[in-house]
Amino acid sequence: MSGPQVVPKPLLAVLKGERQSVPPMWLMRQAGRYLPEYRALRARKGGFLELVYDSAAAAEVTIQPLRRFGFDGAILFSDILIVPYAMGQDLWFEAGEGPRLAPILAETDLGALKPDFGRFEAVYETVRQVKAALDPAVTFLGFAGSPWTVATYMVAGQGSKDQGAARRLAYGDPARFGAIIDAIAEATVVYLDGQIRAGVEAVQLFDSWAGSLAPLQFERWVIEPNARIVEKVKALHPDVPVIGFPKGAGAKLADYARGTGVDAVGVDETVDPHWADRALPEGLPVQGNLDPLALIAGGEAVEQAVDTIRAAFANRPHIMNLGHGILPDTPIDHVAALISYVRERETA
Ligand code: 1CP
Repeated sequence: MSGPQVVPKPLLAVLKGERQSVPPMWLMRQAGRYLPEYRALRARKGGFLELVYDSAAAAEVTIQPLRRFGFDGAILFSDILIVPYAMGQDLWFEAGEGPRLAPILAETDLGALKPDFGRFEAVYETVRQVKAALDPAVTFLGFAGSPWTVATYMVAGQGSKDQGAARRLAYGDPARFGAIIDAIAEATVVYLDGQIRAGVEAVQLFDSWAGSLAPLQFERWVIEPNARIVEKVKALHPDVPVIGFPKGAGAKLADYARGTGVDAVGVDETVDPHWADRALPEGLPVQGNLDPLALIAGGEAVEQAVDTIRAAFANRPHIMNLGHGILPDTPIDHVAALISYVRERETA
C-alpha cells in the first residue's frame, strides 16, 4: 500500500531554501502580450479589466505560457492596480496607453474612497480554477504590488517616468502619504490572504519603482511597509514563501532583504549577480536576473548572461528569471531556447 503520491515542486523547494542543480524557471509577466494566444483572447474580451474579471478567461491566460513552455511556476493573471480598485478608486485602461486611476490629489480625502473588497472575489475564483487545472509539479504564485509602487499610480493616476507626484507628496505631507501607504498595506494583506486561501503556494511583492527613492525614503516607504506585510502574511500563513522584488534597489538590496524578512529576493538586471551574491545573506534564495533585452537579442547574448548568473548564484538557492517583465516584442523561439539552454546544464 502506498500513501498519497508527493510530487516534487522544484520552484517551491528553492523558495524554501533548497538548492537545485538545475534552477527552476518562470518569467515575470509570462502571461501577456508577447503570446499570440494571449492577444487573441484579449481582443475577444475587449479590454484588460474584462479579462481579469472573467475568471475562466483569466485562468486560461495564466495557464497559456505553461502549456507552451512548461515553466516551473505559474503566475496568477491579474494586475497590481486591482488593489486601488478594491480600495474604491476608479480604474480603467486607455487603449494603447495603459492603466488610469482617478488620481488622489492633495485636496482629496483618502477617507472619501469607499473600499469594496468584493472586487477581489473574481481573482480568488481565478485562483481556484487555475489550481484545479495546474500540473502538480508547477508552483502557483500569487502577487501584489508593494505599497510604494501602488501609491505612485494612486497619486498620479497613471504611470510616470520619475514617480514625481508621489515623491513630492511623500516629502511634502508625509502624514497624508503615510496614511495612503498604510491603507494599501492593509488591503494588500487582505488580498494576499485571499489568494493563499484560494490556492496560491507563494506570493511575490512587486516594487517596480523602488529605485526612484533616496535612502531614507526607501527605508520608510519600501522596507518598512513591506516588512509589515511580510509579518502579517507570515502570521496567517507561516509556510507560504514571500518573494520581494525591489526593482532598482541597487546597493540597498541587502538592507531590503534583511529589513523586510522576505524569503527570497528578486534581483533586476542592472545588478551584478556576483555582487548580489556577496551582499545578500548566505543561503537566501534569489530570483533573476537576465536582461529582458538579452532575451530579445537571443543566441549568445542569452547564453553568456545565463552562464554568468548561474556561476554567481551557484552556492545558493536560485530561480532563473528575468530582471524585469518579458517585453511584448520578445520572439517566442527565444523563450523556448532559453528554457532548453538552462535545463540541459547542471550547476557543478
Ligand atoms: O493591454 C494589455 O493586454 C494589458 C497589459 C497588462 C498585462 C498583461 C497589464 C496592464 N497588466 C498585465 C498583467 C500583469 N501585471 C501581471 C500578471 C501576468 C504576468 O505576470 O504574467 C502582473 C504580475 C502585473 C504586474 C504589474 N502591473 C506591475 C509590476 C510589474 C512590472 O512589470 O513592473 C506594474 C507596474 C503594473 C501596472 C501596469 N499594468 C498594465 C500596464 C501596462 C502597467 C504599467 C503601466 C505604467 O507603468 O505606465
